[in-house]
Amino acid sequence: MDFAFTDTHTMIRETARKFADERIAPGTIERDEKEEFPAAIVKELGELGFMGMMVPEEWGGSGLDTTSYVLALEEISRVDASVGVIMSVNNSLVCYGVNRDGTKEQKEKYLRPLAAGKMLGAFALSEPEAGSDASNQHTVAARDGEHYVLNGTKNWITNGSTADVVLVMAATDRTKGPKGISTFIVEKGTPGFSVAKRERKLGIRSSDTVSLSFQDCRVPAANRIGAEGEGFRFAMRTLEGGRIGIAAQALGIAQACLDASVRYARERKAFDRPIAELQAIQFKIADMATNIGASRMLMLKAAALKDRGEQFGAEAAMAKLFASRTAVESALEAIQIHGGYGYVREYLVERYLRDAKITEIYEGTSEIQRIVIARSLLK
Ligand code: COS
Repeated sequence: MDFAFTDTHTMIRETARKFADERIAPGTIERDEKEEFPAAIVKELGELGFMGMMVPEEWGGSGLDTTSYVLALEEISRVDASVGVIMSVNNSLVCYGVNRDGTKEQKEKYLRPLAAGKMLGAFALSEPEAGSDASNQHTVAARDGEHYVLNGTKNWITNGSTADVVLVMAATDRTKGPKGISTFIVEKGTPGFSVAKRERKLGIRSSDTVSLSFQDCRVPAANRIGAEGEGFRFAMRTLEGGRIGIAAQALGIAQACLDASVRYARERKAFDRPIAELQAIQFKIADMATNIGASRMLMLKAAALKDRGEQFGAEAAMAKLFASRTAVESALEAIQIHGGYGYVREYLVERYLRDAKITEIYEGTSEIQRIVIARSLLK
């Protein structure tokens, strides 16, 4: 597999790196402490073309490939994983799903502004009793003439209170299990649709995570994506792409841990010499770099398969599984290298640990990734 980057890939990565260092980095600590949504940054990401990177230009996107997307997302997440997840949900889950399966009218009305960063999207699959067991949907959508009436609750929805539109999975026929679920585009402000609870989180604290409530919420039938009963498949196929994005987010965090560790090891002196000269520190840095390299290869392989139109679900799961573990382990080691300084807020590495943990949970836990990988081998 050829991992040589094109001039476009290099340019996108450089643009993302510069934007992350110059525009995102200055406020990260404060936004994390205040749990403040980075609205101005998200607007600028839209202007840069980073909110609909893989959407064709005819629909207002940047028309780039998945490799460009993950290179940009890694750079953004290296500096602020909260911004990374906001960008990843809009690109991987919302724009990708609507572009793949939406009607021309849905694309005109929703995809065009979503891809241009003029609207923000969210993806609502999880529920109080449907996390890993995603087909156990209790939110129902009952057909009523030219509308569906939605009732239920969605949990842990990234971008949930800031989004202009939410892709909502709901049961149109609960007796059919995964075959009885459909997807709807629900606009903010639709009567009966409200934000139920704002979560206070361990990490990615400046991203917006909420519960959503639907009470007799009438949604036009024209806002259903795909056929009735296709919603579970829609969600699973969309999450396959999303998992490459979460691998990129995890990789960005891991890379930040490595960069901080190398910097600190060169500066910090103990026993009359930089700790970089101690083998105990060198081994940690070597292991971190090796795992990061392997994560990057897995991520780029999954992205390349997706761009070639081949099956990529198992590879996306492997990339997410490995990169998320690498992010958590790298953050733990970065803290250890920093010693007491690693444990306090002034140094960034404690945030890397708090941000890293979620990558082993959302868009499918590590256990779910193992199920997906094993099934692909044992079918
Ligand atoms: N692409 C297309 N179709 C898929 C698919 C995919 N990736 N995964 C499943 N399907 C289809 C299956 O083919 C099956 O249809 P058929 O019976 O016609 O073959 C149907 O969907 C049901 O699939 P399955 O029987 O595998 O469903 P399960 O309930 O066993 O669930 C897991 C499978 C556990 C893998 C799934 O529920 C899952 O991924 N859970 C995690 C969800 C998640 O990531 N949540 C995070 C929320 S977003 S932050």
